[in-house]
Amino acid sequence: MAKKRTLIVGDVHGCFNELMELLEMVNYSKKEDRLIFLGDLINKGPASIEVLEWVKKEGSEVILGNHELGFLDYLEDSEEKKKKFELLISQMKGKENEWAEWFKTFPLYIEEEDFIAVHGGIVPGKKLEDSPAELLTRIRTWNLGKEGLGKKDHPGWYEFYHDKKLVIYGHWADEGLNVKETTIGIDTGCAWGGELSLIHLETKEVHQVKAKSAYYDLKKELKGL
Ligand SMILES: [Mn+2]
Repeated sequence: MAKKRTLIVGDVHGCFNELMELLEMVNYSKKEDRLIFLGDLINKGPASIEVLEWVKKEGSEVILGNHELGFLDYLEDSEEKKKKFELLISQMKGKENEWAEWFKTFPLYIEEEDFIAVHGGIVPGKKLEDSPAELLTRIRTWNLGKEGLGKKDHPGWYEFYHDKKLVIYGHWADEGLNVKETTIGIDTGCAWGGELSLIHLETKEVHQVKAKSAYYDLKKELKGL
């Protein structure tokens, strides 16, 4: 039987309590709802492992976020991004390779007849299937035709997106809930003390719960920690 609702959740970043509250708020049911996560389940918030364990057990769909991709890179070359993953590695208690094997199964995007879900966004001028993981998971602004990610004052990737198919994305907590005609950003910065957001795809209703605390310090983010 087809599921009644498609529920898409923004960047959870270890905010387990807020996730449970949000799913309760919308009366989520595994049997009746298709549940998709936009990636970045881990880091910043307090309870990455609880989030991972719950999502894995539930069998929900997860799109690869830049934090999961970074974690896989970290396991390849542990010196480079050590600070970013130190806490997570200690929380994983020796099971980092098991989690990595699961992360490797996450798609870079989900594309269906009526929507695309992706962590960062659509890379201008590239077909989805030809877009590099690095950009699909990290894009916010676009550097006007030059390859690579834009800087803060460049326009958002969605300014260059002219297709009719709706794109649901995360990753851009600074902009918060960002509803445009064919793009909707739902990373509302829960780990920084904002909200955790979910969109009901069929009705476009957005549901949110407020973070119980600001778990993450913006200054640390700016220092690249
Ligand atoms: Mn992200």
